[in-house]
Amino acid sequence: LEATPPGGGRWTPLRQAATHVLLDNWTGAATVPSRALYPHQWSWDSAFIAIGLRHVAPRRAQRELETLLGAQWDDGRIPHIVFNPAVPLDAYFPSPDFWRSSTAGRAAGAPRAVQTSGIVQPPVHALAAWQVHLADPAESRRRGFLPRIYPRLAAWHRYLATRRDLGGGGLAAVVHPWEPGLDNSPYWDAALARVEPAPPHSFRRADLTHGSPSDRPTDLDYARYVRLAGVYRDHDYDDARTPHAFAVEDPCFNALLIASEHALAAIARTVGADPADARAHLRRAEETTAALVDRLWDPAAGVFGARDLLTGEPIGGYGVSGLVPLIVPGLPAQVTAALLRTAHGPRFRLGQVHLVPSYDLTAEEFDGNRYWRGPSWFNTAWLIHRGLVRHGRAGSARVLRTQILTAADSTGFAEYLEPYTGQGRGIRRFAWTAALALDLLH
Ligand code: 9WN
Repeated sequence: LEATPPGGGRWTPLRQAATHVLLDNWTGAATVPSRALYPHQWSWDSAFIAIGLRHVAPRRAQRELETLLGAQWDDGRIPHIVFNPAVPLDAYFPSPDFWRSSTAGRAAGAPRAVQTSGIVQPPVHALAAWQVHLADPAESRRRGFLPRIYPRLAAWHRYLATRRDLGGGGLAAVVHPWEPGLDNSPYWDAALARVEPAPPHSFRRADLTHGSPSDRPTDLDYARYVRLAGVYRDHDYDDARTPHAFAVEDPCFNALLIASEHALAAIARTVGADPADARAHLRRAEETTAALVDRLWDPAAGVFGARDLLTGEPIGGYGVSGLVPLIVPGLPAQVTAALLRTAHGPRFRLGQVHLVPSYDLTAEEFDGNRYWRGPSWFNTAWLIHRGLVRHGRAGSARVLRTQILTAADSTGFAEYLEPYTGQGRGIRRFAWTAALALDLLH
């Protein structure tokens, strides 16, 4: 670990504490989000973790992504969980015996050697891989990091652009509320209400052993999550054949796809791929950006919404997901200006409450304690911070950065915060909170 961190000594204890969280959560090949609540490898968590880890252990950050990509399916999907066989089955629900990836996922090319889930999470991986490379290009070259992972990342994006373009409009769809990573966001309430819940006694939640029921999704939410995942599994995770009862386009998921497509163009250039490949990634990024604005921008609301592909209707409301496109290069200037106004306005009150609430502070559905229905999370705040920097909002970016670091410190790396009080919610020593704090310290 470096002796003299840039930025002075004020944050040195935080830097050390964050590093320790990552060391403690390392299992030998990857990092768990939390030893207690999430004792396996999660897809988008690993990308955020690698972004922090690269500053203190660049080789380990490379391995984090390599381990995840080692569980990629032949159809290109990166599963949202890679299970650790050493962890007892009842430690997390749904466990490998629910997903049955190596049998139900066989036709889609699930790996045989590891057990995984069958759904995906937001594509932060190429973005993370590029950042990890930049942290130590010599080590990256020595290990052949980018040439090894480039084809896998390209296959992942191809999967999203083809099999997941369920709406046919050039965006990737998500087919389960766990896929956008903002599980119980009010965005999904109406779409989810149409899903028949699984019988209450057909499954047993493990999360309530570690989390307070008032901070977590409800039993009814879980019954619907179980139904959706079970139907997908029973159709062999085949995107064409599954009668999806839930299919939506999410702005955060697609904004991350665009940012990652730009990163993939940089990776393609660096590995010396055919120059046409880099151009194709950039073209795809531009096309996806156009589709994002065309399909999800709500000019009257001044925020991106989602789209329900079963009804064909836009999903309105103000979720933090709708602000994340601030990270996308090349958005029309009036869209960016409106997004910045919305972020600083009464619904998110950037700079006046702690971090960025996950949902509209003025909405009836807002609940400052319950998971993605209001609490502020560190990964979305980190993304908004990136957007503010991109758009030259140095003052707001500085305030948000200080809030993120202060809250990571005062809560012991909480999973999320009540936005008005800044009190920690969920579990502590949460890996991406530590990783993204570390990133902001560099
Ligand atoms: C289901 C691991 C994951 C995050 C998600 C977060 C939560 C899982 C759960 O934890 O979801 O994937 O069990 O609730 O919502 O964003 O990746 O940290």
